[in-house]
Amino acid sequence: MQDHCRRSLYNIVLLGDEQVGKTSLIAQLCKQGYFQTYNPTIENVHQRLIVVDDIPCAVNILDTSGREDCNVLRQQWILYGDAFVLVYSITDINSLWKVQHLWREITTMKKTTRVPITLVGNKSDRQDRQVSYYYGLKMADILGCQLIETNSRTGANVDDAFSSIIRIIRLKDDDDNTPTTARTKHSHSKKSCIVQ
Ligand SMILES: Nc1nc2c(ncn2[C@@H]2O[C@H](COP(=O)(O)OP(=O)(O)O)[C@@H](O)[C@H]2O)c(=O)[nH]1
Ligand SMILES: [Mg+2]
Repeated sequence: MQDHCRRSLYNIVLLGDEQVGKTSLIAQLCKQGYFQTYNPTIENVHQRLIVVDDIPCAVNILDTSGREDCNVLRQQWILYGDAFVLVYSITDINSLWKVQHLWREITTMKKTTRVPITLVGNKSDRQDRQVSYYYGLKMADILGCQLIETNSRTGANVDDAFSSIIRIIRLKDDDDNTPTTARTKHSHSKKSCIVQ
């Protein structure tokens, strides 16, 4: 553990197609409940202190628009982000392709594939599934990241998705600050995620 080397504030950006549930995920994380009606987002920043594995972490969580005509804004969001939650809907295969495009855009702009990313397949409560869990896992494998299926209606796995991205950020920070010869694998057995 190298807390002294870690930054004190991280910018986490949620990206994904329109209506996949980005805003709903943040609303669940921030315990604001679930909204049935759709309200298009342009951008919105939520500042939160999240405690993961008993360690607090200050984050700016940026909610974005999935609209195709937001190209310039999207580039700014990517520059702003230290880490990304890429969201697709399990009911929409096209939203999975969109995530792959976004991954390419992020890694091209950041000039590295070592970007903290978590893949989130949302709307896991829906019966009209177009993307199987296995297919989602294959995409996660291609992108080199973890997959978490969430339900922002009930909040299932939502905390886990954000805990996951924070752990990945910490791992990268520790890795960046550790001499190559001394790098070890870290285990993450604790599950706690407290949002303030
Ligand atoms: N059934 C179900 N509906 C969801 C879920 N998450 C979001 N929705 C609905 O999908 C629509 C779009 O959600 P929103 O969070 O605004 O998507 P965004 O455009 O990605 O921010 C809204 O009507 C939500 O109520 C979910 O996990 N399950
Ligand atoms: Mg939204």
